Amino acid sequence: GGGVSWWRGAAIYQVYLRSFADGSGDGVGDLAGLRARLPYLRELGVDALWLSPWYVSPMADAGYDVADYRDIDPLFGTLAEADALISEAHDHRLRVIVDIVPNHTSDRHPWFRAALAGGPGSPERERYHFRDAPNDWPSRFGGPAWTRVPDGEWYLHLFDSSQPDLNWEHPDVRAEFESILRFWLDRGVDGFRIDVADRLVKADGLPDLGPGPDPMDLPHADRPEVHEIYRSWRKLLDSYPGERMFVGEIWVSDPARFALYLRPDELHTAFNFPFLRSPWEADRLRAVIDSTLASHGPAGAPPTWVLSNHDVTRHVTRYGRSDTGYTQRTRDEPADLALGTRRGRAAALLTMALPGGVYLYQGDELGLWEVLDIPAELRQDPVTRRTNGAELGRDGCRVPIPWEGADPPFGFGPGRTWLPQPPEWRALTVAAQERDPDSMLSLYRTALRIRGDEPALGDGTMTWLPAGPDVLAFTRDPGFACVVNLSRAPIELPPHTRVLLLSGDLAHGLLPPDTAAWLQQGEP
Ligand code: TEU
Repeated sequence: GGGVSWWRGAAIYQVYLRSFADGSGDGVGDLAGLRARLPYLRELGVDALWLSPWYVSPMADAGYDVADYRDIDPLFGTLAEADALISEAHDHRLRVIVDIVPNHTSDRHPWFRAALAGGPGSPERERYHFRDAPNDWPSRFGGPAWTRVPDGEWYLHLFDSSQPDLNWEHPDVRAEFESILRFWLDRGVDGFRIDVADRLVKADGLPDLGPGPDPMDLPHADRPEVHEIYRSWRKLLDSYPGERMFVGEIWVSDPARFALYLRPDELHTAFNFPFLRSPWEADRLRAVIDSTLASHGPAGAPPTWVLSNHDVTRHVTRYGRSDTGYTQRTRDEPADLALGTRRGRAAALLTMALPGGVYLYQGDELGLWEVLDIPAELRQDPVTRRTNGAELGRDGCRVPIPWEGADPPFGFGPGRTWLPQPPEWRALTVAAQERDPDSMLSLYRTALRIRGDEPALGDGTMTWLPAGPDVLAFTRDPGFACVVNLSRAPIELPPHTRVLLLSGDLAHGLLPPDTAAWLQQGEP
């Protein structure tokens, strides 16, 4: 509706730059490729783009290892091209959110180089966490969270050894990130996605986890002191004109503690990972929707709904498995992709009808699936290396977008692609789907158009409708209803409604299993 802050109900599209479109011909997506495809994104009907890190980086973790926060990696382009992208996106009425990585730098960042050169006891080491001996913390990517340097000291890295954790107790660190925020705000960005937002502050003295740590009280997660940082960031952001926003990547599962980040003087929004993690079961989804609404309501923050991102198994694959777990583990986990696609279509309508904002990961709108058969030698995710290949890692959800044509590279760029595309994606190219009114792309376009026009959708409230077992049905005022059939039998649509949009055909007037309907109420 009018007058409401744009981010409260926005549809935000995650551009994973290295896999979106390649303008330079080196096999890696870049700013030139993205700029050429802005009309596609405008036509899709999203409100904003979130770009994964584009900064100067050795790319040990696909750019989440930043060596210079104030410049663009040559792989992606130049600062001048970033400026052009921001202004052209704005011309297309697309806002631009950039990724900020404050938990760690690259080991090639000048500060870490200075810390290595400075040696034990040097002031340069105090910007990171150097110790005489490691504690028992594990790296999120496998193995220990500590690496020894030649002079015998150890440094902390919650992720790869190329990603040393910053010491957020240090005033230089705080001042530097406020300056970086200003640098990008001055260039016109509309917001920031904050990487690993809950882990910046570590418990005093870096205590051991010990046996069986309480997952709610990890010494490197969700410390109360982290909130101070976001209060000062929020003041800084609010000193800029326009409605700029923060979205936090917060893997905190207790809804009450999660909601603490969403106070009016902290972050505007955060990704809803409990929803992403839920299996395709009505009771579980209903419970997570209810707990989301319960935790966000008092905070006054809009919920967000997210199905996939660059870290998790694509949902078409997840929903096609009996175990819908989101991490990539082994090779031999079959998925029924027809089933996953049917559910993915229904899930798209569900997320776009729920109150609040919605995130799309590039390729969701094409129904791309997780690519499982990438040869080991081509995999680049440090997770694969750190687990000695035991985990497939996240490359399978990062395969370059198929735009057009009958064969790889499917118009991604002039030549090769940094990861191989499945030949079967010829049926899923943008060009093929644009021609097909029943395609996933057509469904997303129609749904986003209706969502943009329909005052009932986006920010607001919802009311559950009485429904049979394994059916999710709710209304949005005024006059809108959404029904998702997760049961195994066809169901009747509620009376006095008219169909606006279906994720799949009705069968004899009934809504089939794994199908969703958007309905206008009050009409026979
Ligand atoms: O991810 C943080 C994180 O905790 C992830 O490891 C996530 O839990 C996991 O991938 C789920 O399978 C962020 C970024 O999104 C990720 O791409 C980076 O690798 C990571 O931070 C380090 O910066």
